[in-house]
Amino acid sequence: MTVDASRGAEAPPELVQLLTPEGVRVEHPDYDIDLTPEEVRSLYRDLVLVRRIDLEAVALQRQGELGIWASLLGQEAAQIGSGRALTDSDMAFPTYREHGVAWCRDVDPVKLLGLFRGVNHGGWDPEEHNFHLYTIVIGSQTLHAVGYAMGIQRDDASAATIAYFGDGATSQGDVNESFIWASVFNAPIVFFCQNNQWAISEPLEKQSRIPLYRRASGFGFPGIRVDGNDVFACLAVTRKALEAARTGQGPTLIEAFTYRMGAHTTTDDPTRYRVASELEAWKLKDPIERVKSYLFRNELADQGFFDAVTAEADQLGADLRRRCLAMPDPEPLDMFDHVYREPHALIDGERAQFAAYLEGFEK
Ligand SMILES: Cc1ncc(C[n+]2csc(CCOP(=O)(O)OP(=O)(O)O)c2C)c(N)n1
Ligand SMILES: [Mg+2]
Repeated sequence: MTVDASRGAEAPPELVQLLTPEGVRVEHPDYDIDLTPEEVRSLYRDLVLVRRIDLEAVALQRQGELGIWASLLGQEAAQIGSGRALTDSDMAFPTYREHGVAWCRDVDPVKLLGLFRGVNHGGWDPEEHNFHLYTIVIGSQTLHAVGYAMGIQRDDASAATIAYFGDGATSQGDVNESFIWASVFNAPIVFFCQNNQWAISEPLEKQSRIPLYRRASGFGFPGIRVDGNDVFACLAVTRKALEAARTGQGPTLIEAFTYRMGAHTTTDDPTRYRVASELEAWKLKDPIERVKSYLFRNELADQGFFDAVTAEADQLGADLRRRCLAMPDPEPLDMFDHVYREPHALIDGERAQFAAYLEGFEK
């Protein structure tokens, strides 16, 4: 048996960063990005608005209006940076937490709430937005995404696919199988892993002994770690990886190193398994504050701009709340309608059984 002498004594992995937590712009030889002041203000607005959507959703769940909610708090930059890197013809496959990416794909946020309120099964048309339905089964969307990417390849289309998943998902067979298929077929796909350091109560060290981005080399494609709280870096790195995919250079694994600042979902209590100081340390790396500091520091925005974004966020939150409460309960039997495209004997049987059950209640 040979023993790897370097085990446990490796240099810390390089992190692509273009904006420090203090809001100072730094250069990277391979990942430069030239953003106009208007584009930076627009990214700031996106970050603030998706955080507001998330905050409103958490409040709605707490008031019993949603069954559950998976918060994106802390992951805004990873989602907006990668989401804004997509072109209209690219296709995204999300998990259940990609509300910021949904925003970039012009999915009405009230449709996201519908799913968590239990009044629809997704509510948006994936083809209209090039944004697939949310996937709860951990990692399974990576296989769907690779299949889609291979379709793009066979159509000879100039587009790429992006598959989102978490750190915990990297332990799933589906994700590893999708890496193999993507690699062997040189599929036009970007694997975007938001390493928020937790899979419910399981810490990252229970998933891997090496940094996640390095897994890619074993499958035969490049992997890169980016500061997931840096929207500039996430945008630059994802843009480059998507372009590589579109031009026949195959897959890339991006590990966006970030932190889940909230609970796993509203059913979870993270104070039972992680220490408060960890959260406090990550608050100093907040993805929104650093863009705000950058805008202030460089006099690219004045107080009037920040006040206007806050006012827009308040209005968005209030509007979302009003439209969420107005969503009607669906007819119970409607849930059988969209399971398969064609009629299916098993579904017909289940519908009949459930209809008989409903008949048993007094009207
Ligand atoms: C196949 C499968 N196994 C288990 C679960 C239960 N489950 C839901 S979320 C989760 C953790 C996922 O962690 P990670 O991939 O890091 O994503 P995050 O929630 O942190 O964004 C688990 C185990 C599931 N939904 N699907
Ligand atoms: Mg995670």
